[in-house]
Amino acid sequence: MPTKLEVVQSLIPKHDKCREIGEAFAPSNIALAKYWGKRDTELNLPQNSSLSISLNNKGAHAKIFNAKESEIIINQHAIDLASSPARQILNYLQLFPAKAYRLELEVNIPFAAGLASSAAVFAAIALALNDLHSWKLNVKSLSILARLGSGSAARSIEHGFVLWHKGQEPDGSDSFAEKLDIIWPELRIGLCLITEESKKISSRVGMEQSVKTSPLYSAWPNYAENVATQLQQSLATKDFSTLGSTAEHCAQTMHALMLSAWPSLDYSLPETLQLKQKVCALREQEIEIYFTQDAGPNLKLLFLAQQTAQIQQHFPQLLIINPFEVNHVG
Ligand code: 2P0
Repeated sequence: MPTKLEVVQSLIPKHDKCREIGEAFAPSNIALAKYWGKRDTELNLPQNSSLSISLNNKGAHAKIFNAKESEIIINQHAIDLASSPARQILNYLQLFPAKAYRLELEVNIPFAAGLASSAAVFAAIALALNDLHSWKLNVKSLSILARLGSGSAARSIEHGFVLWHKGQEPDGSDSFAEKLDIIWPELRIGLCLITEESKKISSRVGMEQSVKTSPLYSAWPNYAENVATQLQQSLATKDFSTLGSTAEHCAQTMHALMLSAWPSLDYSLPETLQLKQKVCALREQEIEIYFTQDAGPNLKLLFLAQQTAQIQQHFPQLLIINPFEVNHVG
């Protein structure tokens, strides 16, 4: 089993032309078919394939420089290098050629609140390093590099619908994400922010706990793989009802796994359940809306453009994203 460093060295050119600054933007992504559980914790190799939608211009912009000493600045604040997000970033940066880097991140989505900011951050870092060192890596290699920082970052190299193939190889060379050739201009994602607080148990720890202790875990990999296949069919036929209900069921099943871990992992707050009940009640009134939830209490809503006015009435604070709107990002 290779180490992260060996994988990085196999992907990047031996000699590079280092520029003064590397710069890139990467979008956050929301999984419709969820990634929950690893077959390899060193390389972030998943137990199942997952499928996501990227959040257009919501994500992370990274600027990276060669430096004498490491520095990480997030939204204009230098962060304590001993803090947990900094250590995760530093562990990642030390896989790359420079002795130290100065990293400046602008993140326009709440950090560590289960809104997929770490996916955007590690994808933006991988893209910015590629720019700094002029490696000219292809999307597959960039997705693999991003995965080494955080699993879901593999899906944040691209915009639109993205499928992360779980792969089978022990070195993860076939575990990368690629963009699906599908555009759905009417699709809307609503971000329902209940709290901006960081989650108490990281996804990394939560996944490990679920794999090791949940009596339900053995059913998950096949179930989630089937969800990823079903979602691709719903996307091909633009069947929103099947897409939304399948994605919602996948999120609920993932939370059942989390709850069945020992000790039990409950990422929800009372408001999370209230909002889920509100979504179900709206469906009974013929408003077609579905939810999904990640490793945090916030909900993401799925609906189509023609329902926007009605949905805004019911969720006045909702941040609505059109994943396919042409924006100038970066
Ligand atoms: C996902 N999540 O598919 C799932 C659903 C959270 C719930 O990927 O340990 O931060 O860095 O690989 O990618 C969050 O996990 O975990 C995640 P690591 P990551 O979006």
